Amino acid sequence: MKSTTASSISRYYVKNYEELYEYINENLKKIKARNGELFGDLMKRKLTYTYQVLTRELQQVHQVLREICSQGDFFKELFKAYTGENIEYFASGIRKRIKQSRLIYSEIIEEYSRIGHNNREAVKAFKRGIGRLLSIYKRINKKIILLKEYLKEVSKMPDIRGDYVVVFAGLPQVGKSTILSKLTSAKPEIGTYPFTTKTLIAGHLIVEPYGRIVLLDSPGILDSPIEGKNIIEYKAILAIKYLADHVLYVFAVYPSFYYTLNEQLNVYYSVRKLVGDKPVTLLINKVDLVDKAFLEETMVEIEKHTGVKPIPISALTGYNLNIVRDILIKEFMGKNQYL
Ligand SMILES: Nc1nc2c(ncn2[C@@H]2O[C@H](COP(=O)(O)OP(=O)(O)OP(=O)(O)O)[C@@H](O)[C@H]2O)c(=O)[nH]1
Ligand SMILES: [Mg+2]
Repeated sequence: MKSTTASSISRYYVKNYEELYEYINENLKKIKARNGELFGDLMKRKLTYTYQVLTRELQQVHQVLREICSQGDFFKELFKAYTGENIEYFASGIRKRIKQSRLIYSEIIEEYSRIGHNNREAVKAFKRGIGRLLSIYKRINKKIILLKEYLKEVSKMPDIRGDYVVVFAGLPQVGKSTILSKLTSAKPEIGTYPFTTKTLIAGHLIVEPYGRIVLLDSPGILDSPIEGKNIIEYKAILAIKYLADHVLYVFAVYPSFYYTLNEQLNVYYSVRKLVGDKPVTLLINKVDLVDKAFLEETMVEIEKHTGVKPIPISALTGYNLNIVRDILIKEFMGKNQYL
């Protein structure tokens, strides 16, 4: 069984600079002089505490990055889309900062051995040390904020556990979510405006006793250059590229629809490039809105451009949805011939 678990990434919590600063500040106040403790030693303990909390936080960030990498290319690429940074590069930067904080800490501790009983110097060294240590985290705060946004986004994503992953693709509003809701027990949001679906939504088809097909609803993709893609569309693109075993490409062609057939064909070509040699099934949805002649014409046109015969369906009335279900089951069984 394949398993891509968003929850093992989003269970981590990382602090931004302000949160870390607050946390350290609050706890430093609680560190009081012990009986007979020299002032310099108290300052040293406070500095040690700061160093420990800082490195623990940096290690936590590093741990999150490792977890993201272990969950595969989908999450790695999504990280890049959110932060603009290669994750391995980011992780190596964090390792450098862990080393750097160790150096700073040992330098200041050495200074204390020279200071002796001079309280003013002890305070100065403490302030200098804490400033230098915290500035390590302050310098990466922008990236940490982006990492936090990313973690929030991942927390909205489903865990993908199944034997065969089918991803819905198409322009906004073609009816992807409605089809998912009819084929599975998933309850995706269905709306009358583009980008009703903003993230991945999973539904399941259980093929007893062989396994489980995961159907992933994804946001719509517009006919626009890849460089101009918004992050919502980008999630669909990455799901098609990295998660799909099979793509259901959905068209909707009727006179009052926002998007032309041409735009939908252009998006189909880019989806086709993304999936490599994995199967793509073409569906024309909402055929309840058109007459037979118009549908016939559209089907011929689509087949002429794609070389594939589309299946006319209506998610609204359920027309031909049994055929779609049977195709997915057949492909799944074919791919799992050892079963
Ligand atoms: N007449 C008709 N309307 C449909 C059919 N399937 C979906 N719709 C309607 O089309 C609109 C869009 O449906 P969604 O399922 O939200 O479309 P989507 O592709 O998921 O849209 P995004 O999430 O924006 O990408 C809704 O108003 C649906 O009720 C159909 O077979 N026939
Ligand atoms: Mg949708």
